[in-house]
Amino acid sequence: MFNRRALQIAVAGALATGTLLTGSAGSAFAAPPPPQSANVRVQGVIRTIDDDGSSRPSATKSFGFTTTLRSGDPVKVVTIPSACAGGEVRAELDIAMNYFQGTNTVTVGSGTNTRDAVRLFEGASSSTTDLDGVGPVPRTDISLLNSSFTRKISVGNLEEGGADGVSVEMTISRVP
Ligand SMILES: [Ca+2]
Ligand SMILES: [Ca+2]
Repeated sequence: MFNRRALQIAVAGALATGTLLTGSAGSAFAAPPPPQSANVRVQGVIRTIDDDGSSRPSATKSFGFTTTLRSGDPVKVVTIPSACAGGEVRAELDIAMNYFQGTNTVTVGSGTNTRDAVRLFEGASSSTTDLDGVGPVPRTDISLLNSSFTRKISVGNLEEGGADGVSVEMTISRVP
């Protein structure tokens, strides 16, 4: 005779002790080891704005790439230059990525590399190297395949004030 109550207790006990999947049948259902590599897709846009005059010129740069991180060489940093706004304001975006095979996790942004940042330059030309603002890329951890996160980052002219600025919006995805 089927004993529903006894089955419920057995299942609850197994769940509580973690033996449901790792007991005698564990070998048959053992999870495969984490993959040796992970593919990451990043798509986004960088907007720069110059605070000069009433026109407040702006510039937009779209970008996108897919890269493979390998367990033997797990760190990559991709630098994306912005377009120049008003002949004075440009930016650089460092996208730092790291694959932790042990936990099958891709980490993007802070925590992966000290270079990761959004840098704002404002000066007399579109090639100015006058660094006026730096902001971090927030950390994103991705373990699940086909999952995505969208991040928004803004940095202003921290050195000189005003309304010069850069804003980044990007979607980070783990892809097959
Ligand atoms: Ca300006
Ligand atoms: Ca400046």
